[in-house]
Amino acid sequence: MSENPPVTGGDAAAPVTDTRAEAADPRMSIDVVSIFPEYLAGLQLSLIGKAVDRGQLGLAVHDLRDFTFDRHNTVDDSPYGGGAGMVMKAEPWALALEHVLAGGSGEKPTLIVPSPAGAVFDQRIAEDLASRKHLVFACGRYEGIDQRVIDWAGEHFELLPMSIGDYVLNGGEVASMVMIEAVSRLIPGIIGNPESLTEESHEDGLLEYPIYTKPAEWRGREVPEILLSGNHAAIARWRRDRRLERTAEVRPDLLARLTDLSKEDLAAIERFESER
Ligand code: 6GU
Repeated sequence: MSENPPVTGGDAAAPVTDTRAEAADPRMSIDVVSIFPEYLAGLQLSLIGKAVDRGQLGLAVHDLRDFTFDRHNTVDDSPYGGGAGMVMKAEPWALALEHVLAGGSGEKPTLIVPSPAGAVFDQRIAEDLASRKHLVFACGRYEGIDQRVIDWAGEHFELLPMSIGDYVLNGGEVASMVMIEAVSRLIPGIIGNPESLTEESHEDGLLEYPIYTKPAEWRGREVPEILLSGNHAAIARWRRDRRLERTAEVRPDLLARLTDLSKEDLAAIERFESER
């Protein structure tokens, strides 16, 4: 049994610092280091929180300030060489990461450092990360972390600087939550219905088809007739065509990357393009 506070429902404002799930053998353990551990409270909700409850996922959030020893719990200082903003000091990070290493299995964990200067995170990377045993997220703030502790960490972790897109955030917390959600839902047994993983946007490089539920007519708008026909082959073709059409319209860059389109697919794309 876990001795941790409940991670679903209840008091959403409760701090989540060091709520390591004492699972017998979670499929994956995730550690997050941040100066705002409360940011990560959202991870206790929904599917991820339930997976932690069930012991399928280990999740521990560590407060970087717990690894400082001065009166003000200082984590930052001004940059050598001048310039705007503050830099996160090396030593608190080293102590926090050593703490995480001490709680690990001895195998090299993967250290993800969220940064707009990282490689761009995508579904392929999410799938790669989902197969790993131990992920650590180092959430920097301010202008970033002293490079020496990043270089040091490269000797103890597999180091992955990761961006979640071409825009700037104030810190790595939200980016880490994005990556943790994208990765953890790919771990077998964590998402309710594994089939719902296969037909979604980005799994096979195409966007999703439009979906409908009852009533069949709503405010004068009807559900496409074919979906009521019971003709499963025709429905599958219609859905495939809608995925191709949407992708061609919204994300032609994705379509250009696909190499395994069928003759029917190519014909459908040509049709959409001539209609436009
Ligand atoms: Cl991962 N971190 C920060 N701070 N900003 C970002 C980002 C990450 N990805 C895009 N912008």
